Amino acid sequence: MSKPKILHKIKPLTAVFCAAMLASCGQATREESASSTVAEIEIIESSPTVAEAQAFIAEAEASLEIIGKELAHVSWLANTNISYDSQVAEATVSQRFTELSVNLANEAARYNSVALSEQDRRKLELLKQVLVFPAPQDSEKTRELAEIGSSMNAMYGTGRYCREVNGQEECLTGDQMENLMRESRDPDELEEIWVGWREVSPPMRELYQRQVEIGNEGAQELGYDNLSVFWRSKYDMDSDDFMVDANDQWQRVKPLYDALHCHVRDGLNNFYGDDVVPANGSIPAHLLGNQWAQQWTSLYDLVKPETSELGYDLDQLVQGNLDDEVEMVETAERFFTSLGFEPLPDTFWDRSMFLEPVDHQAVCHASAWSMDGQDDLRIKMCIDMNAEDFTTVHHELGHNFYQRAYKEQPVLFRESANDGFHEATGDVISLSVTPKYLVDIGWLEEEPGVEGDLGYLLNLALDKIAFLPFALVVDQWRWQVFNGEIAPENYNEAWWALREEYQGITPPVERNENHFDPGAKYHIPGNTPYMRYFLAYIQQFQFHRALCETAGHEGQLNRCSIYGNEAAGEKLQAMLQMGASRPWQEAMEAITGQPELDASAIIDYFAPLKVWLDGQNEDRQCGW
Ligand code: X8Z
Ligand code: ZN
Repeated sequence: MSKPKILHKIKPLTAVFCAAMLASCGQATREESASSTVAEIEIIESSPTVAEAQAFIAEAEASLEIIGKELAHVSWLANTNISYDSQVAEATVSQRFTELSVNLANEAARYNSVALSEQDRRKLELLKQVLVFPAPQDSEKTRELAEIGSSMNAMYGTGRYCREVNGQEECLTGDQMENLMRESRDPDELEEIWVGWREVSPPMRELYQRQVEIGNEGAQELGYDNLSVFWRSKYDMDSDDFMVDANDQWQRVKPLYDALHCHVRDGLNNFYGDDVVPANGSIPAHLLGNQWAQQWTSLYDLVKPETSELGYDLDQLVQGNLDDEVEMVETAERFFTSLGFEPLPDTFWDRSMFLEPVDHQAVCHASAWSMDGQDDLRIKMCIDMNAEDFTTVHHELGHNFYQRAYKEQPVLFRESANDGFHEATGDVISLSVTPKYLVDIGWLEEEPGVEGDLGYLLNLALDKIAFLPFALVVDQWRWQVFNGEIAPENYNEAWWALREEYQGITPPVERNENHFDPGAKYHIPGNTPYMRYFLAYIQQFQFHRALCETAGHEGQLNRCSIYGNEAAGEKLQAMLQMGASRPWQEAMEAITGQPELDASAIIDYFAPLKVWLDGQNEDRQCGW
């Protein structure tokens, strides 16, 4: 008999007995495993066969699909109709889903030494990564984790700020506060709304801390040092190399961000004066036209080039050309169908949530859903009739068209190549919402001349370039919280240190550890990893460049729209259909011809703007 093989450091005995009983397996501990009887050791020795591994994978996929659907439906209810009961229902199914996924991830290790096909091996790897927050194999802690997740999400969705206006109490929703942050130019009001919204998050602080403790235990049971390593291990490369690569790309774009920061600070300083915005140093976070200072497009009027006008106002075009929110979604859908994608199913229109409900509460933060891994696709949004939401609708539909493109893949491959790909898809379409496109759909009579290009680039940079360091901050903070570098007593201080370091922004009023400002950003209570957006913002320019080449575009890429180009559509579709079946580098290659994340595309796109910004900044003292 050959020597007993240690198959995996976690619960080999449990794994053996569980293979046939998936969800209902017992909870043997390491100590129990170590003191197994001879007969049991012989069971461990007999390495599972390829057929057993395949049966395990098939059963795992089948059971994940069933409970995944259940979870989708209760989560939909919990997000579109927040109530005590919808939270309980969601937490209950979420607990079961986590238990199943954790058991499967542990059992998968049993097949580590079986000679499997590349695809089956990949499925076993993906099985470990189904969850965002794994729990340890302890049903009490799993329940606690599920309840924390549901309740933080509900706290965020029900957050209100109430104030007195003309002797009357007025309560604002998060969505309404976002609109005020975009539209108001009154620094006192902006500060009030900025501070007011952040009352939503202090009650989350302890819950968050506990969630991290449990999640770390879960990650460790799966063989990862902590949640930080776990989150960074989802990219078909070493988790530290991933961090290094992302940071390298950032260093390449940073000079452009620094130039934009310098120019925007100058514009704000001219508008608000030295007392509100000093000419040097960090920019007060409440004045950037966005609740989180993450995208600054609404400041365009304050910083636009004198010599170059956009020639049109997308907010006005949206309001002037669209009757209602449904028509906005139909317009975005038409872009996809112009590329050869099938129209969305009727159920999409019947079951989506397009408007903020008036008689109950919902989580307004936009999201896209595949309920059944097939055709029950939906978006959930509180659409406002403006340019920002026009862009977001394209973003959300990108998720839905991706989900439908990979529906023929096996369950474990029904995902994007990596999470950045999912976020980039709709954005690539938005990059084609150019003046030429607006002429094509009859919203503009003629394209503005080249003199409008600079304004177009600046407007887009206020979204795409301003965003990158914010995206880094969110997950730099979480990674350091997960690995213990940031202790709970420093949560808020560390958050603002990173905001200052990366973004050059500062809070308008003193903050301390009674606050929990990270929790006032949806993705922290919602537990959505954020590096995906950093990746997406870099790679969407790679995709745009490649698809424009396929479409035969020549000249500046800000002038390219792939609207109506079926060759570009086919190329995009072919990549989307791959789902997660291959490492993301291959999906990248399928669309761009090379396998890497590459900031050269975004840098080249904005190169003329960089020249202009450098000229503007010549006599200014930049930096913070
Ligand atoms: O959360 C989103 C989407 C849903 S996946 C609306 N985004 C990030 C955010 O709002 O913070 C898109 C851009 C970044
Ligand atoms: Zn998204």
